[in-house]
Amino acid sequence: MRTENEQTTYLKDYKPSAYLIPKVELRVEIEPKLTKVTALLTIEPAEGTTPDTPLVLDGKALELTSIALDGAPLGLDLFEAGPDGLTVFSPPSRRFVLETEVMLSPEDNTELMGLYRSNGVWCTQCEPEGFRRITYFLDRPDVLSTYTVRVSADKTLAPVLLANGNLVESGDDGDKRHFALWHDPHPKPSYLFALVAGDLGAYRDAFTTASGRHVALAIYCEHGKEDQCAYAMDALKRSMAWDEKRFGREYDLDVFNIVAVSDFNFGAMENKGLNIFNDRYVLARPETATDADYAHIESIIAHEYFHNWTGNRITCRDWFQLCLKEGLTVFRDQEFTSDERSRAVKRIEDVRGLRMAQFPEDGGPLAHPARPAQFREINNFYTATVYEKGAEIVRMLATFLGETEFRKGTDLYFERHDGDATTIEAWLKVFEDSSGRDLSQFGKWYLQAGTPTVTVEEDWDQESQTYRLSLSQHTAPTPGQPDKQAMAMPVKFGLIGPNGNATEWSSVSGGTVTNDMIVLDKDRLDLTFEGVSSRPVASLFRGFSAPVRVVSKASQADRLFLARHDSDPFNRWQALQDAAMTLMLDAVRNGGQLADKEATSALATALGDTLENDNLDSAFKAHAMALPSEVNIAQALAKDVDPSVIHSVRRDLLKEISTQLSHKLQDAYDALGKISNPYSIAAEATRARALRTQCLALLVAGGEAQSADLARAHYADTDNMTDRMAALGAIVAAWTPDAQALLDDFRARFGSDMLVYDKWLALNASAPDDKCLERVAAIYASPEFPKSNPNRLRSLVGTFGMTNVAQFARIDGAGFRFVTSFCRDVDGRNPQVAARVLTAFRSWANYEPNRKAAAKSALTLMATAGGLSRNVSDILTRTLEG
Ligand code: B3K
Ligand code: ZN
Repeated sequence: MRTENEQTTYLKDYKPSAYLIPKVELRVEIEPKLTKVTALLTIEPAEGTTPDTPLVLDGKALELTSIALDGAPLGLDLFEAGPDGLTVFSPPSRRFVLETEVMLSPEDNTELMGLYRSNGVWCTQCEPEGFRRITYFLDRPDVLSTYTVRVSADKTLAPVLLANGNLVESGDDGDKRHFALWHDPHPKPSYLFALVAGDLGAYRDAFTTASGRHVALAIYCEHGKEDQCAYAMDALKRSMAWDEKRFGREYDLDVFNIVAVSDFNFGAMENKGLNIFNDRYVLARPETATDADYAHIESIIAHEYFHNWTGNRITCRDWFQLCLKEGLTVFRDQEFTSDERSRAVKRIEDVRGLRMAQFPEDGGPLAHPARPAQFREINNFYTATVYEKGAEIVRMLATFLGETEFRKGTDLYFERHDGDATTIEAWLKVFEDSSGRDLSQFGKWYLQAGTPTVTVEEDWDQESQTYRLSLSQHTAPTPGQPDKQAMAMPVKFGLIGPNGNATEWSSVSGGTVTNDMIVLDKDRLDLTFEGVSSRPVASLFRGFSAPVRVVSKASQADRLFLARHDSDPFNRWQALQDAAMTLMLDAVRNGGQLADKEATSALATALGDTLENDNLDSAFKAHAMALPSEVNIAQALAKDVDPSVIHSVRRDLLKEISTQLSHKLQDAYDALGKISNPYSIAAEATRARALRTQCLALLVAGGEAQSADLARAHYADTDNMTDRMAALGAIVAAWTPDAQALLDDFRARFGSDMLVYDKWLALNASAPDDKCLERVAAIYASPEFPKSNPNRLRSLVGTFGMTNVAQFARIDGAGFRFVTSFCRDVDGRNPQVAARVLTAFRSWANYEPNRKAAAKSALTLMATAGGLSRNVSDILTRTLEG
């Protein structure tokens, strides 16, 4: 039986609000202990609301201190107020003003939702349901209001006072206090409200939009770190220019502010005109941030900025539509990075990310559609499926339509829905109208959970010069969805002849096929290509044109042929991944032995050739030289997973490759040194560092003492974090004899820099040694560990549970028990972080029987103990029910 705590909300029950709040005036008087919030809400009944319909406002942990309607105190018999809501029984059936006053204590807020204090700075997080912790409100995304906000605080404690929109007025408020009055002219849902008050430094710049609007830009951060905001600012200006060019979208206020805070539950938040960021996605300097950190900063700055149109001006009708803004905005930030950096490399990185996070989610008990139909706790739906699969769906739409038609569709979307809170159906309708196509079958991607498997069968007949290609799709059942229907997907493809060039065909029958794309829209498609004069090697799903798992009987030889000759760089990378995966899966099934020496050597040769190919970009080569991860292998096995066998097989293959290629790796390492040094974030140097450090990692994986020496020197003799982390990462991954000493050295070097401390925590948690768990547990238990900071918690235990498969899933179950007791402990302070870390169990049912039993017992113990937040109990119940 479910408790009330676990009540489910259904999409089918959606009803528009009975009341609207066109105008909000807030007065926020910030005091160190108690903050007073006065709200003047201009409320009116929605069209069709019958008189005397009660007005039910949301609240969470609030304490009402006064209430008035149209200026007159409201009689006690006319309303009911509690911590979790306020009902006015019979409000006027015309426009009226409701005034409420509540008291908050932000210092005690460890959940980091609503108004809280981070490192002395008052800040807010409202998405999805945090505004109700600030004042009583219709806290739902389809209630849009214009906000005027007056913030006041002590001048010394909070010289900086910010809110959404434009600054209207500021000045003295008496008694050492001051105030700022902000007005946001754009109607917005409450989840986009933000306020910041604190003693912060600023890094400033400006941007002029295409139509001549002058926008003052500022990034606020801890004093002394202003210079670390330069890269984020540069990324912001490039994002603003890119959105004008690629999507025709201009910025619409006179200011755009970003604030970096150190306690934040996720990456960042797109509040209108006042983005609030986790400081790890803002601050960077070469000594403490890696090239990967710079890339993350660039894409998250872009992502939040792009939300101004996709999310803010056009928002979601309800939280089931979350991927309307998230999937689309991820797609937009991916495109930005592709245009700014390398398209092929970005695609590989995104697909790696998808397979690390979304595929395991989609293949386990937490699987849900990109547009879910029900939830118990909406915070648990900010998932890889909503974000990353959501972006893949938009990408498929763009692939089907082509660039011009897709842009026509987005133009119409912005024109038709500006100012709306809308739905996935409305989004699809726009493209149906602009392109004249029927997207009903395609639309199922939003509604069906699970990763489709596409099985490929092929046959070439020399005599008739016919090539037959069959593609069939199947999606396994997921929770609540036993039966799946075929979905329409674009299969970008090419046929490659023996000389390595594209091969021609005279005609094709059996389906819709263009020059470079097959439309797979049924369970099974049988295509016949005529006039194919030699046996072709098919390159399918070029650019990963659909988020599916492909199963084919392609030979290792054909895979390595594609790795050498495919004109599509993504599929060259994919072919090497497939070849390596096949070897490792065979070995795992073979009791852990890499049996086929010849095949192993052929793979190593192909990797060596890739490394030496002067026509390929170094960042691409770095990815090509990397093997599928342990998570990927576990996912491919799907059942009877023994993570320790997976770990040792992968380690053995790395060793073989390293041994065979040691000279080539050393040569490349030496040659690249000249391009990657001295440190610069310029593209060429960044790419060279990526490949050089990958060569180093492979060398170290070979297990020779001289490679460990090389890594130690690389670690010590550098001025930048990219090289230092890469060397230490290689040492830790191979757990060389001095790994522990170097970890200690790293910790001592960067004493109080918390973002570097996070890197150290993650390294500790990712190590393959048998003492890993004990070390992680000791760090967590040590008094110096900041137990309430989400970044610290995720770096340590998130990394351990999500990526260190072999140590998390230790045979004795100690890894499982550590993570469940960690989640119970954190749940008392921050349920969102606890629930997120608990998703480490998403693939527990795939383990071999002993580990499966151990995982189940840890989870069951947690469930029986009870006392869990709704966030954690939702994840736990679904994980166990699966
Ligand atoms: N929209 C926010 C995420 C809010 C998460 C709430 N649990 C950041 C983003 O996706 O841009
Ligand atoms: Zn987003």
